[in-house]
Amino acid sequence: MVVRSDWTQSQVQALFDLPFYALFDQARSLHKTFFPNQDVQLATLLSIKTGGCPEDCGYCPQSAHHKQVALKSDPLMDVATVRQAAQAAKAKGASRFCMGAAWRSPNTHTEKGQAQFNAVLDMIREVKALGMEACVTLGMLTPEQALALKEAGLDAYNHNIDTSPEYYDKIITTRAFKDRLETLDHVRDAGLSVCCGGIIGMGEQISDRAAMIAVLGGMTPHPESVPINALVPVEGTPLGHQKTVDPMDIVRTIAVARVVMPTSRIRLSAGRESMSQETQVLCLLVGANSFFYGDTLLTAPNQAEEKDRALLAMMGLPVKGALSEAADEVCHA
Ligand code: SAM
Ligand code: DTB
Ligand code: SF4
Repeated sequence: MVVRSDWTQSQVQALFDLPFYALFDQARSLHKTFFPNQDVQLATLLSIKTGGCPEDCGYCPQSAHHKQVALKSDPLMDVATVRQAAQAAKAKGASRFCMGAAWRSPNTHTEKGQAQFNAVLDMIREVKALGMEACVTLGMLTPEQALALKEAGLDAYNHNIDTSPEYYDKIITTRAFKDRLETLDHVRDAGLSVCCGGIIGMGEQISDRAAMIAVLGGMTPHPESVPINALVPVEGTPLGHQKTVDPMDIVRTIAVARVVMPTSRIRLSAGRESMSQETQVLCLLVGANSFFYGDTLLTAPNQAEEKDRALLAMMGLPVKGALSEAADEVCHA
């Protein structure tokens, strides 16, 4: 059986240890089998509530703990502004719209918090009304909150495990790895798609990457989408001076994720702005089949849209769910 959920860390480590051409062949072959048309999904991100987050994630510019970061905090956006941003993303060819809030979790205990959560439900309804896939990432959820998101029409919830269970408390101390898994269970139980991945380049060992992918590959079913982020080192965060990760480490991590989770959409996420086009080509060849598309991620710059269009056109890869003429142009530019 190719799609399995009994991956052990040592089996995943063995994939990392393969000579590159052997890993390449396995990943490429599975990618062609499970995604015969080799389409690429374009997902656009929007930070709907920026900065001032009570969590202390060492990589994140939005944490209130990292006072040296030059970032302007913004309260929750209004629904009309979000609708306009989603419309613009759709017109440029995105088929998925992902909204992120710098929250530890939605606070539905207070009247103000409930009103904000209700506004997020409205944002989801607006994105769905445009015919796009809707994804949000709001921190930890209760089972009730997950159900309310599902009822509003949400497709997917993003909640990353970020690194290995062992390395987790070197990066984040305000919550535990198991808190993440609990929310992921609530998301799954509510019938939502799971978007769950992590970050490489935070000073972790290859064994931590293997452990992280073994946790993802051990889920039944696998997360439908798996974002692989390369750390964007942001001045003022504890990881602000981290060296950017070796491009081949990114390629290998994507390839291993493709072999372990052959039917999942593997998203080459943060960090593309500082990657060469050649690195991105290799990532696409070994199984990446989604990008974040748009000039900004949540707060950090992303590769320019024109460069994405040129890259996809050069590769001749179709764009998933090209809903508009603009998306068609992305494929054939
Ligand atoms: N607050 C919510 C949470 O953490 O679940 C949602 C937003 S949070 C910014 C979403 C994800 O962005 C994180 O889990 C992390 O994987 C990624 N991320 C944040 N800062 C990053 C950075 N500097 N480089 C790469 N990825 C980053
Ligand atoms: C994910 O794994 N990466 C995205 C999305 N899910 C929410 C966020 C990347 C954030 C990069 C840093 C920033 O823009 O602030
Ligand atoms: Fe907050 Fe999410 Fe950033 Fe952590 S990653 S500080 S939870 S916004």
